[in-house]
Amino acid sequence: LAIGIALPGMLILGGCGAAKTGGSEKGGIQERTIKAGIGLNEDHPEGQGLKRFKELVEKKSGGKMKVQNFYSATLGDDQKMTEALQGGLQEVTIPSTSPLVGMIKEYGIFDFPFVFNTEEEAYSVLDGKVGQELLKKLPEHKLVGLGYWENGFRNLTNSKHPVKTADDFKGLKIRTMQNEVHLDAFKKLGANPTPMAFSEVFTALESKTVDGQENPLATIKSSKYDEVQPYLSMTKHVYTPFVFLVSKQFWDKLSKEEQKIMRDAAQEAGKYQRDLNRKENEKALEDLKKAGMKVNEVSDAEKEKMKEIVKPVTDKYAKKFGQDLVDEMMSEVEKARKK
Ligand code: 2Q2
Repeated sequence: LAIGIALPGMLILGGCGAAKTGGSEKGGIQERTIKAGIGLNEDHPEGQGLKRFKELVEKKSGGKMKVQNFYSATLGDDQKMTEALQGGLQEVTIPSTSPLVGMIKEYGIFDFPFVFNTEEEAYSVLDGKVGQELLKKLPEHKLVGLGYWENGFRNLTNSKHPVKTADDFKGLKIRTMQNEVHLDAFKKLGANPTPMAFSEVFTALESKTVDGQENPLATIKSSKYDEVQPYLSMTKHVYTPFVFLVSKQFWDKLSKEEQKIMRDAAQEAGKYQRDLNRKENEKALEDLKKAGMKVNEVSDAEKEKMKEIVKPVTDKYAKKFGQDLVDEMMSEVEKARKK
């Protein structure tokens, strides 16, 4: 209950509700501090996208809503930061969807190999009905999703030998994200997968605890994996989205105006981040070759073979995540292909 000094002409608002500051029933912009943490470095397109988000929120709110950015997993790994949002200890994080599958199983459909051929196909699913449906599952987990940014197409690196065929995965100790689809798919290919938080990957590669890992080119470059991984194989086996998450505890305190500022900034920064990510992926490939990585392509025939080998895995998870959701994703992809 706010006890104010009654000044001439001042309307005294009784009851604690009217004295509450912020809250979605009121308009206006309050002083806010938004702690935003990611696992990637500031120089990665995701870090640049988060800087753009900060600029936009501070500009649109006249400096009242301040964003504090934390990079390189200084606030913890994806799962830890997501839990911090659920507990109201952090306001924003932007993880891959893959480590969230333990909490929101349907996100696992984006871990099916070889679903998308292009980023545009991925955008049509993420920004269309399927992606938006999945955002609606977040509030029951104390999270709000404001859209999808781009991690991108994942390629395999390792320290043993080039991977040119489905057979070449056999026996490779590969670090995967903490995600059951990735684990099962790499086991099916005859590899020996180990789930691990992103922040531990470089050390595991350097100490040869694992032979390899898989990530988009921009991540391979910004995480300096070329220093410990001689071979890069352009498998492009999965497209991973980032999902822009906000703590629901925090979100529910915001006015409609403040929520709009955050939503618009996340969308606008997301467009910028997707474009930057694609440019950086091209540049990263040249830089990684210059750094001495031996790069090999993988033929479509071999990719088809890999897809066949892991089909029992994707069939099993399609049933678990919802066949109709998977069918909807595939028809969205077909539609995008016809454009
Ligand atoms: O392989 C990984 O874990 C990465 O693709 C990460 O998901 C991504 O870099 C970020 O979510 C790390 O915070």
